[in-house]
Amino acid sequence: MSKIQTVSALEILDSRGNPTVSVTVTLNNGITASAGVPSGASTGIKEAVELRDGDAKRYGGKGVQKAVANVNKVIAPKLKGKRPADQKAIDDLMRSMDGTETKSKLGANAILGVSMAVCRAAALDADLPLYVYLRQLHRGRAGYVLPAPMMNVVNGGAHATNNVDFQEFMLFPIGAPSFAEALRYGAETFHTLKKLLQKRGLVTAVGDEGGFAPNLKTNTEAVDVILEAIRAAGYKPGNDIAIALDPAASELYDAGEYVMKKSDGSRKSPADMVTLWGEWVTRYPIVSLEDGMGEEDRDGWLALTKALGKKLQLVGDDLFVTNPKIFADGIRDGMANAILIKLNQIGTVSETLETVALAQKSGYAAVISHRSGETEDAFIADLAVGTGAGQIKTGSACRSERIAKYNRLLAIEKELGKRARYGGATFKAGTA
Ligand code: 2PG
Ligand code: MG
Repeated sequence: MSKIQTVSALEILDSRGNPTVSVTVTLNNGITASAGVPSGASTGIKEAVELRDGDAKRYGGKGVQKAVANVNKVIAPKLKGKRPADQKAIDDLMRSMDGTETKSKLGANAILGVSMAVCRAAALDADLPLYVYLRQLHRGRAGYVLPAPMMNVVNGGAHATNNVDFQEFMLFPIGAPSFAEALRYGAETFHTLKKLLQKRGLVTAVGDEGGFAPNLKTNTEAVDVILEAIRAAGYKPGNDIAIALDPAASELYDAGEYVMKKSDGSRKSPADMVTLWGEWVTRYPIVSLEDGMGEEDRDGWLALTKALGKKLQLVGDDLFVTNPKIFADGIRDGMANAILIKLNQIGTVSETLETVALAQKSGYAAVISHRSGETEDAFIADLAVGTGAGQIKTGSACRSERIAKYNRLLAIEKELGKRARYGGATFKAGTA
């Protein structure tokens, strides 16, 4: 029987040039597998804790040598001899070794790196592609669903240094016949958008997730120019390519109001925000809105869900932080109708799968997501197919840390052949 022989961590860099954790697991039969941990910028308050050294002399305090040491010296000895197939038991063991709700003692970055590397080693050991193995762990539904990609082509908020308040403006090619075609629709529109911006004399440098980050006159101009690009690329807005937004409103929330910090500094009440989203949805082919309200504004979230939840996918990111307990409370209270899934918000593969399962049995959609700081690890591509989530958010059509996930999905779709269905075909905006 295969057993874990060694677990070792390394401090590597993420796509923003900040340190993060990489973990390699070796089994007694020679199988070896590695995983890289992502890192967010617009993080939710209740996320699992990313352990950073705080030593200003190294990487401005962002080093992860403590997390690396926790893997090498604390976790590794306890995992030696364990069966890699016992994912839940291994994750539970690390949770109890840590002993905190937020994994702040060992660090969620340390724990997640091990959890992902163990999972990958177990898949290799079972001689299964990672998505097939994850599907077994998830006790997956019938069939394989390739996710519809949300491609973030205009970046603002905390992901760029422009004057756009809202964080993510995404192409969502739900009308494409397959994942490969969806990616082509998105990439062609991305290149067309670049030309349009150039023609207007706007900057075409990209933000953290590979979307353009121009200075614009208003926040709506971002949607207007994207729609123009969709049309110019030969696609029909709404039918071929819809729009998904993540304004990351928690970042704007201040003393009960929403402040348009990067543009004109104006303030909006929660009721104004609900009205604003209602107007945008009427005016534009927006089908999905993530974090339309701030995580601390629970009344605002309820009002938004009541006003728009029937016709719009409302995704809770900072609101639920992939945490099954926090999510269960939100479901009970009737907040949102979908959840964003980020492995490092909760810190283990098993808890991530538990949260996806909770969404699926509660009638909530699940969108598998990257972080703004990423590595070349494409684990989330397999996770999206393995869970049958049907949607993935993993950046624009450039920057290799984003493209790695898309390329992995292309390979999975090819491998599955006729067994692959495309998630865009069954996408439903809202609960009505
Ligand atoms: C988000 C994410 C990913 P970050 O808000 O959804 O796009 O950003 O990783 O910075 O939290
Ligand atoms: Mg978000």
